[in-house]
Amino acid sequence: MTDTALLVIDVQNDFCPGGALAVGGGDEIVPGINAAMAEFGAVVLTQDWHPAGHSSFASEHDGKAPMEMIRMPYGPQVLWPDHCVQGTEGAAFHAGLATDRADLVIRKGFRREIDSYSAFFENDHKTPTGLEGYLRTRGISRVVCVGLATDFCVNFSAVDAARLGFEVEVRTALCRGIDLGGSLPAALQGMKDAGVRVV
Ligand code: VGL
Ligand code: ZN
Repeated sequence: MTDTALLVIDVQNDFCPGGALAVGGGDEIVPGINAAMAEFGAVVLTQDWHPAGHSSFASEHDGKAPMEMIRMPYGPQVLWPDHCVQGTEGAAFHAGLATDRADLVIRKGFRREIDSYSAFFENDHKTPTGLEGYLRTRGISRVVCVGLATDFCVNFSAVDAARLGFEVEVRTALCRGIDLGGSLPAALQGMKDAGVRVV
């Protein structure tokens, strides 16, 4: 499928068991993702890549704990434990992920003052990462999303891809979620409403 890209979202140590923001079973999807890579004309990996002291870290906000919400100039923001700090082992890809197969690694969340869940836009929903241009100039019109976490970065990436006019599928067997206060069922519904094929 030369017109289809596999978009592998944030399969990094900090989102796997033992990591700073561990997603239950996050490491279980690695072999299946590696096997799926052969089906696609392009493989793109995303990497959550925060500077130390990132504004999405609860540790930067007096009196706030991880998983609390705050208002940022660009909208509501969940506060997270410190995670995926640039250059750390937590930010590295899971050692089992077949990273050699990737055509592109796109890093996101590298600006201190704004978070970036989506592979396409930062959390202001306006600042592009450049991925749209990359895919279009390679003639890609379909995107299959897998990875971590289903209800945050996979969700935002899939919905943005659909809004940009790509045909989008999310393979839930190759994703794992965080599920904060019902965020997982809400994300699955939101993706379907945006026209994403959730399988
Ligand atoms: C993610 C929370 C914070 C994700 C990244 O990859 O889903 N979630 N940063
Ligand atoms: Zn992050």
